[in-house]
Amino acid sequence: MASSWAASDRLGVLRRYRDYLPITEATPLVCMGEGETPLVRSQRLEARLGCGPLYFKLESCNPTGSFKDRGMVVAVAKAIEEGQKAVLCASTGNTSAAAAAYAAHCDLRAHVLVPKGNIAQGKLAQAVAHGAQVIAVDGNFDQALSLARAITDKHPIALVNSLNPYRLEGQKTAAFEIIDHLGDTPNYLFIPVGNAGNITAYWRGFVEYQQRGKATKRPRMMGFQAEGAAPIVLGRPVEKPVTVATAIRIGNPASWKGAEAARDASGGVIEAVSDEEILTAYRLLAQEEGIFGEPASAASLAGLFKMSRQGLDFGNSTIVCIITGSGLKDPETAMAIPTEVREVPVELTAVEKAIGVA
Ligand code: AN7
Repeated sequence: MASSWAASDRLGVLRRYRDYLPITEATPLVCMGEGETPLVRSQRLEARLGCGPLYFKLESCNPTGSFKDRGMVVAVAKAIEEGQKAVLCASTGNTSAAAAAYAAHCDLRAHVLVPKGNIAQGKLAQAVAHGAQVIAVDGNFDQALSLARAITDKHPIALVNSLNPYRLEGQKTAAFEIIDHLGDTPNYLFIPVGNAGNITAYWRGFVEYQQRGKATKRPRMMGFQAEGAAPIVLGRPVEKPVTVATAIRIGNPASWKGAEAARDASGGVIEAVSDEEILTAYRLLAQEEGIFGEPASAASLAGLFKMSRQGLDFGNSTIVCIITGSGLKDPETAMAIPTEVREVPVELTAVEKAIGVA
């Protein structure tokens, strides 16, 4: 039975980390090549920061362009195992893209609730292209999530938000990969925080791998929210969250407690970075490292710059920044970078002049 799912040349999250996941004989080993994402060494920012080895984990290289695929593959496989025919989520965009793609791959129906007007174009395009039913809720993500819970409590549709425990189980595998790649745990993990599921999942992964003897230590968890959407930093929900990083425009995170537990048990922090700091990091990442992450992803690097400015010494520390999603998802933010597109006639000399080699 599993053979029809085993066509990929890659192991995927379910087969690669089978012993660490809630998989049974009846779980279909769905795989679209998720996981095994690159861990790329910094070329220039490491020297600028004066820190130890700095790595970027490119979760943007997952099949739908974000880390959400790791958890979605588990949630969808379990939904199939349980006989479900449809999945539903509320999303700032990446969860809906992953749900739409994996549902299409597995012949399930997908319904996605997105905050009207506040989802990046590329993510909406993914949900549409994969044939999901897109419902634009005239409210924010937190309100859409409440509706998603109410609907799935009432009807036989699988909720595939991170309230679904299988999502975080899948997402924790990224921590395993970091340890597998580096040979041990880094000293610091920098990560953006929205609904707070990912930081919770990474912490679980680091703890589990150490318990199984795969690592000697645990990292400090450094989580970053956007200043206008920083409920965990403020200690209270934010009713009207605002930030350029629409992926983390979340005012009442579902995994709030998990994030605080990860922070406290690891000796880490959860802090805020401004939109300006996020956009500066976004450009530096793209222009000094060649890595195109979406704005929310850049919150991790913005956080590293901020902590460094505040005097934290990262001199001998191994640091990993998670690039959670691809910059291609949000072309509008990229095109707002001031640049001059020169228009020229079809003439050699005109192009030479434009390049400055005339
Ligand atoms: C690129 O898709 O919440 O703290 O609905 O898309 O685990 O929520 C996305 C979140 C970081 C924050 N970076 O992760 C959704 C959604 C990117 C994201 C986060 C998201 P969590």
